[in-house]
Amino acid sequence: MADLFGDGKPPREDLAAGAVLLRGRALPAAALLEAVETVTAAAPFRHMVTPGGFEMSVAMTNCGRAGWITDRRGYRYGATDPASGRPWPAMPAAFQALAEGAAAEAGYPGFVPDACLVNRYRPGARLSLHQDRDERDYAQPIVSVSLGLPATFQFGGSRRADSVRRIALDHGDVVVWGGASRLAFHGVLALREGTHPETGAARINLTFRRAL
Ligand code: MD3
Ligand code: FE
Repeated sequence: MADLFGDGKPPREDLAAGAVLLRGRALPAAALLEAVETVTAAAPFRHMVTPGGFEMSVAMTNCGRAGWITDRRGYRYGATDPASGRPWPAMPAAFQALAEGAAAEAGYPGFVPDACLVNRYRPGARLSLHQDRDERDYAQPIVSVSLGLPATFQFGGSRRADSVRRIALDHGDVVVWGGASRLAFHGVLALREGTHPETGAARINLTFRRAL
């Protein structure tokens, strides 16, 4: 059997209970990257501040009915961009279709995201180990889409001290995190230097959530 995918990696891999990696599921990525441009034209990337007072190395923005923010007061979802006072840009149709299709393929039919956090990593940017627990219903999965430069993602168990596993996430990879993996600790190691033909010196990650 020819390796139709071209890189020897299976297109679908169960990473852990409830977590499914769909390699290349977001390809071709041109329409998604166009939509990222549309979103960031209305709500530019910014480096938010944690409640502890540290500026995040990852630059973020949002689209959809709700957007995730952090500032000195804490983490939360809100309907408006604090930088502009306006609602977050609408979720592009190409985003919605990819998130719903990937979730259904992974075993979560009926997932309808109302929030998309858009993360931009430049070389050196990292995301330390955390859980995503600001959403209302943990029965809803999170769908993550990796674009541009490759990253080393780490994920562990539901306790911070649990051992972590590292996986390489490449341009076009989609991971659906649900079930027992929904509250897994996870993070991203410092992005290595490089340039990608479609994103330049950056990795873009989309995380689709049902926040409200
Ligand atoms: C596992 N983003 O935005 S995506 C985040 O690559 C975040 O930018 C990372 O963690 C990034 O919160 C990782 C993969 C991911 C996202 C959410 C998860 C993995 C997850 C939620 C639960 C378990
Ligand atoms: Fe996260």
